[in-house]
Amino acid sequence: MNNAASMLPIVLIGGGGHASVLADILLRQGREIVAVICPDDISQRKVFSGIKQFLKDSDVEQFSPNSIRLVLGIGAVPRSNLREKIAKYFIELGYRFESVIAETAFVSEHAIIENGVQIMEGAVIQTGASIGLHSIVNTSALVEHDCQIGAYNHLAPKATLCGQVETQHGCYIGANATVIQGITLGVLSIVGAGAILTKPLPSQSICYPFRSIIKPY
Ligand code: JB3
Repeated sequence: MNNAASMLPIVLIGGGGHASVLADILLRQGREIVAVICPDDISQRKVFSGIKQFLKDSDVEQFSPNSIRLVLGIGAVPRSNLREKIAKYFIELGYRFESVIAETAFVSEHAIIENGVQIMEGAVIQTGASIGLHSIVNTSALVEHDCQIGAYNHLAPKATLCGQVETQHGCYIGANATVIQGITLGVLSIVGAGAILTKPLPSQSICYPFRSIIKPY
């Protein structure tokens, strides 16, 4: 992250909750955000104050691809491909996305972080792990040694992946969910918040969290 290109001004795509957290991290790191591109009103979010807003994605063309870097502020919710669709739109126009790594995150020198990955406050990526294109490792999520995380995954806050977990494209692992070691998750699979996954999860399937049954005794 220390080369000249990585210090280019940033255009942030999206202006909702996820974008606001990214803006907060970037501004604390001394990065200049020259514009937010978002079709909706962003004035309620103080972190964007003073930053120019554009409403249409095509407005990016006011900036040449070599003069800026993009940060993808569109988050990820289960069964939505908006994040991927928007990323591909800008990539096809020739723009490049940056990864964002919060100062309080720990990322092993022996981990592989692909382009556009976002590692939020307090997250941990241990040695031998790899994080695929445009995936989000959200606040305080834990990716243990040798996990292989596919592209466009979202590991929600405090998700825990024990060692050697492998996820394919577009997986969603909910807040506080745990995946035990060595488990494989198929394409677009979902682990519900708080669930404990102990078996392989097939593509396009969901692991629901165990719900306590409470009875009088
Ligand atoms: O789990 C956590 C901690 N955060 C979630 C995050 C990862 O994903 C969060 O709870 C949300 O579930 C989701 O956050 P996100 O994507 O920021 O959601 P929302 O607050 O609804 O903001 C979506 C933003 O995308 C809004 O500002 C929309 O206006 C904007 N948007 C929608 N379509 C678009 C487009 N922006 C652009 N540039 N282009 C579009 O086509």
